[in-house]
Amino acid sequence: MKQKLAGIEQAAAAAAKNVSSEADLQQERSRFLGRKGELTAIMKGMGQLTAEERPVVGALANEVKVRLEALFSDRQEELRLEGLERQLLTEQLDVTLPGRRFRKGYKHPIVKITEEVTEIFSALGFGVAEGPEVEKDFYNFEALNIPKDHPARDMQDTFYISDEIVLRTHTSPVQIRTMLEQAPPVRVIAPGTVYRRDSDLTHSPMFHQIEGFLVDHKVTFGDLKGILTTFIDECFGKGTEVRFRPSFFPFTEPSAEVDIACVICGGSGCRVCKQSGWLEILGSGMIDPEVFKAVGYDPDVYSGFAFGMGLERIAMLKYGVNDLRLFFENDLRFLRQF
Ligand code: 2U9
Repeated sequence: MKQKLAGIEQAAAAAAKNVSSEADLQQERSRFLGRKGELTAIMKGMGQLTAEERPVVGALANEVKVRLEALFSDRQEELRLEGLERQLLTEQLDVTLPGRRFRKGYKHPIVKITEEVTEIFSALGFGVAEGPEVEKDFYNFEALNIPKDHPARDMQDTFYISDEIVLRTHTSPVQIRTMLEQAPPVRVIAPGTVYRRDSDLTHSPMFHQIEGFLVDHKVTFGDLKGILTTFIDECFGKGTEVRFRPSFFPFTEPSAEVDIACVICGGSGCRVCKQSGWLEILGSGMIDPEVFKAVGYDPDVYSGFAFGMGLERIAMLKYGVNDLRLFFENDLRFLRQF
């Protein structure tokens, strides 16, 4: 029995030495020490021994078991370290390689142009006001000298929610609300989303505007020209040629549309400016006394000017975008360019 135990110990030591992986070692371990292992078999068979033999063989078998367990666990640690060594050699990591690029978000061009235009007017002393997009007829039309029978109220142009409620067709109601809340002097711009029943290559039913106005004692058309020329210098570059062209709006009198020399051809005439050399970018005028009366400002004491621009148009001209629909499609190839 002694010899048998010595044989098992030798065989186990040799097997542990010969294996080259932890999995193989595990298999060898159970061949000797597992539930059906060779050493376990001897221990289970001790019942057949005589009373004298039993404690001697039992003690011996236990010693062998302890030694074999130590042997297998040492060998396992050895194999683990060898494996780690191999892994370190084969899986070399170049920590100097550039990492994966983190994709940033980009501002939508309409957000960008809104911020740029707002910044310019802020520097000129204008505050920023906002108001609801679902608006009362009074603020959107009536107070702006656009009575019930005015053509601008045509169902063709306006989204009506009910007889008295509309989707605002311009941001002017924000300025009416401002005037009703504040006494002059006031100097405010109103950026925002507006809605008109218009949809083709150059019109979207939802678009963006910035309007602005200034009211004080003795405000003149010269002040209007000064502020808008400064805005154009800042937005399109110093020295951009400007032209004020007489026009008509129900809420301003006199009124003027403002053109700049074509940003594409510089004024010589091209497809974009329809050979005129000029691009219309703004509407403006002196606030009509009827508007002052509607908000309770005395037209004999105060005067003021107002202006409005479509932001999609300004963004197209400034960033060189040739298709209005690009602003609303959210194609990342387009948006990533801003
Ligand atoms: C108040 C009084 C007057 C705002 C003005 C325009 C001229 C104008 C258009 C430009 C292109 C709208 O987006 S667009 O279609 N706007 O031409 N807007 S004067 O006049 C006001 C506003 C508020 C109380």
